[in-house]
Amino acid sequence: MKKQQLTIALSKGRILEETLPLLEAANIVPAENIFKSRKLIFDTNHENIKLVVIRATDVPTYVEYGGADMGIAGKDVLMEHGGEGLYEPLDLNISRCKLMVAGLKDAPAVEGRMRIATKFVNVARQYFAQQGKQVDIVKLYGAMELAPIMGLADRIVDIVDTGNTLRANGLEPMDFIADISSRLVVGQAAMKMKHRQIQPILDMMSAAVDKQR
Ligand code: PRT
Ligand code: MG
Repeated sequence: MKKQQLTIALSKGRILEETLPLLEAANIVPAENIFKSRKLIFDTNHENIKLVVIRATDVPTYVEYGGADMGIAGKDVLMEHGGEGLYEPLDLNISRCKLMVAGLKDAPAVEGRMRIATKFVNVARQYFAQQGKQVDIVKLYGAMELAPIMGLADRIVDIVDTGNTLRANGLEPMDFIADISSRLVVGQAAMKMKHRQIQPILDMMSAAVDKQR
């Protein structure tokens, strides 16, 4: 039986470097150097497997709608997307960080409605709703740390790793929202239709993740 085409969507940016060794452990190797190319689609050592390299936030969308069969994305991005149409069978344990609420160092508690700047508007809305707090959310696309400094927001919801970026801008982490790492996702349709091809890839990547622990 001829093998079906399989497309894997990879997040460009910081996750990509840690992704390639895990793919290689599953014997999936791009046919050329992804970092030195401006291509978006890459052939691999398997004639039926292709890689697409796209914005991290677009990965779940591609996989949800079947534009790709599988993908790799940060849990932050998956939480914000909501996960519709996706299975999340494997924690790759890479690109670890935390989603946090942060604000200006020693900022007083806010009376009444807080204004929150973030690119994670859905995550933030849900988090503060769970806390029973009324907030207004302002969507930003980057440099969230600037918002409290400029008086645009009382707090931000952002990714924190070492905390250096917050500190360098006079901010501090305040509340923990979630531990983040990158996950392998599979489209629900692909999992049904291409299970025989996908399962061995999952198994090999899972073994590679265990070895790295
Ligand atoms: O650039 P684009 O808008 O396409 O996407 P992006 O900037 O989100 O992509 P990228 O490549 O920067 O990050 C992709 C993913 O990496 C995120 O979705 C997370 O899952 C994961 N990740 C892990 C991080 C970090 N660590 C991280 N430290 N993403 C971002 N940061 C940034 C953070 O936003 C903040 O500006 O680093 C800064 C904080 O780092 P510390 O060490 O100073 O605390
Ligand atoms: Mg970036």
